[in-house]
Amino acid sequence: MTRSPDHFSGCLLGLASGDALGAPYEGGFMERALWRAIGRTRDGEARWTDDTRMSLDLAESLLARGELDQADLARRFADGYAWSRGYGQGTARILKRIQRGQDWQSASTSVFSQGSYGNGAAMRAPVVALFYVHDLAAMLRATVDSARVTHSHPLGIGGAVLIAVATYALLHQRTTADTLALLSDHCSDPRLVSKLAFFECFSDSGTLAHAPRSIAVRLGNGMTAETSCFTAIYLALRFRHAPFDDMMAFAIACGGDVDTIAAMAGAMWGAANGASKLPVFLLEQRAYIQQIAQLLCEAGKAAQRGIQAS
Ligand code: F2R
Ligand code: MG
Ligand code: MG
Ligand code: MG
Repeated sequence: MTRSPDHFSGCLLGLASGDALGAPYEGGFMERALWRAIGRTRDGEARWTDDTRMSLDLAESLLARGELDQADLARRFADGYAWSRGYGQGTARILKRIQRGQDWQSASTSVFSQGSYGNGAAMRAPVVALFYVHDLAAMLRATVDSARVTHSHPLGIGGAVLIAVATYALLHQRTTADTLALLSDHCSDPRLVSKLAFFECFSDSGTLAHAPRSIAVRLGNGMTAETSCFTAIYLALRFRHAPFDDMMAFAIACGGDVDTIAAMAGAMWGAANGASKLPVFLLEQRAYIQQIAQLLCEAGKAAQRGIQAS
């Protein structure tokens, strides 16, 4: 099924909206105080963080190169880096090293020798689902390649694959049961498989009504892929037919890495529901984000025409 342009905008604007609305609640006292000072643009728009910046870098790279090009992506990530976007500590160090001329392959394992297992590759994975919406196998390859630029640990990559697959399924309006089956097909690391088992509760609607605290404890609210991706998937599936603001309130109540969990959940919710259902508020670069989403939609249509012609 070809997704409408509204669903492409919904995905990218949902990501940026979750990020910007969640950012004031991320981290501890110091981080929240800092965001109160720098969390608005001069025009009064809600600013977004590294989650949206790196997603836009990835989209711009895919559109410019027509495919996933790791060297180009690494350069764009490094050029886009700014401390005031609140990057993860490991990613910030990697990007500064690339800025100074180190090649991305050695930089990406220079902070953590096995690579990062943070959620930084997962938070931008919805963009790969948009670009490769007509080709699941290509989407999976590109998700792994895009993750490796900064997150080469198996859990960092595995989290990115889960978020890309869930976004892909919701873009294609798959049912919750089908979405979970597709996730199961593409989840092999035992640490992730055991957490996916939690979702068996979705076959029993009576057990859906978990409290935020219970979700934070059981699925996590941390900065690692393993402790945040499942919470985002839970939010998107539980609230897919409910208002975005209800999902946001639940994400805030879960606490922890709120901007990133809400960015991933927001992207999936927007992919399912479209931009027309998202709340309208003053969001940094809203028009530009919408424009990039439309370019991704056009690129997808062109790729589909190519597949059909060949
Ligand atoms: N950085 C922030 N927020 C700052 C407030 C956080 C607060 N101080 C707190 O501690 O709660 N947000 C942004 O960072 C997250 C994305 O992170 P990313 O890009 O994955 O960064 P990184 O540094 O690669 O990983 C995050 C942390 O995970 C631990 N870690 C990862 N791999 C590790 C490994 N192989 N060995 C040991 N530790 C590893 C480290 O603590 C990393 O710093 C998002 O929330 C984004 O919004
Ligand atoms: Mg962030
Ligand atoms: Mg975060
Ligand atoms: Mg402006």
